[in-house]
Amino acid sequence: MSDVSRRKFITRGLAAAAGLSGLAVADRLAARYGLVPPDSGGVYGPGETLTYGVQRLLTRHSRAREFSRSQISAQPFANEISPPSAAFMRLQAGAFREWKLSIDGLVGHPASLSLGDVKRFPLHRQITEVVCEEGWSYVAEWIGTPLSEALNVAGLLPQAHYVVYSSLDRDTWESIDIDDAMHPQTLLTYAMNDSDLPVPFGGPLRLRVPRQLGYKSVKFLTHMTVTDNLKNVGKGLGSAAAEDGYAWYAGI
Ligand SMILES: Nc1nc2c(c(=O)[nH]1)N[C@H]1C(S)=C(S)[C@@H](COP(=O)(O)O)O[C@H]1N2
Ligand SMILES: [Mo]
Repeated sequence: MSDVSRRKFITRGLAAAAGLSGLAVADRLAARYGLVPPDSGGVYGPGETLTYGVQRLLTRHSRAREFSRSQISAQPFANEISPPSAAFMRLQAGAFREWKLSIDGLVGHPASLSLGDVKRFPLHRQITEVVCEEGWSYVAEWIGTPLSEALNVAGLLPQAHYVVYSSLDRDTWESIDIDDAMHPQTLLTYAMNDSDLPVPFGGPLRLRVPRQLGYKSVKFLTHMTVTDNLKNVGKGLGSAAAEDGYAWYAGI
């Protein structure tokens, strides 16, 4: 089967199973095609699996909405963050020259990238919305490089299925699947609205995942690990938000 007809086939199967025989069948079908989110066994049941499975099949190549320059929010709202740690303030005092993003796990060439290294990758700008699960949002221009550039240099191994990532002080951590990691809008961001990324917005480096809710866009990004599964990461639900009862897959 071609990729498209296979996709249609599985999507129809999932929808039919959900409609006719209940969500449990859809759940089994999704499992067969590797479409089960890591938090499906937790507070979320087959419904959550169906959302992720159908979204994945229908929207693998879709793009988050991009806005025009005139729609950029005059006063973007920075969510509260923990006070900067001693480690952060030391790096800040050195103008973040020693900031490092490590990429390890299922890659051929583990990397430790400085901001200078990240800035040497092709520059990409996009005007997208940050949407918090608490109900507010704002539009800003984000400037950086697609995460795929860095992952291609690190060289994903064939078993790579998820990218787990966290902040300097590990105040939060998240993971996305390889489709989202390689998506052209998933950006290693170091500037916003034409200035260096301000600290309250995650400077000096933040992952922007505009196809998902704000909590996937982790600020103060320092660590990325490529894995084949999430069972041994934290409680096995795939992210700090999922451990707090939110959905691991937070598509918008
Ligand atoms: N390191 C870190 N990243 C984070 C958070 C955080 O507390 N720490 N909050 C997340 C949440 S819940 C949201 S909604 C967005 C908010 O982004 P903003 O401050 O740019 O509005 O950042 C996300 N990234
Ligand atoms: Mo949020």
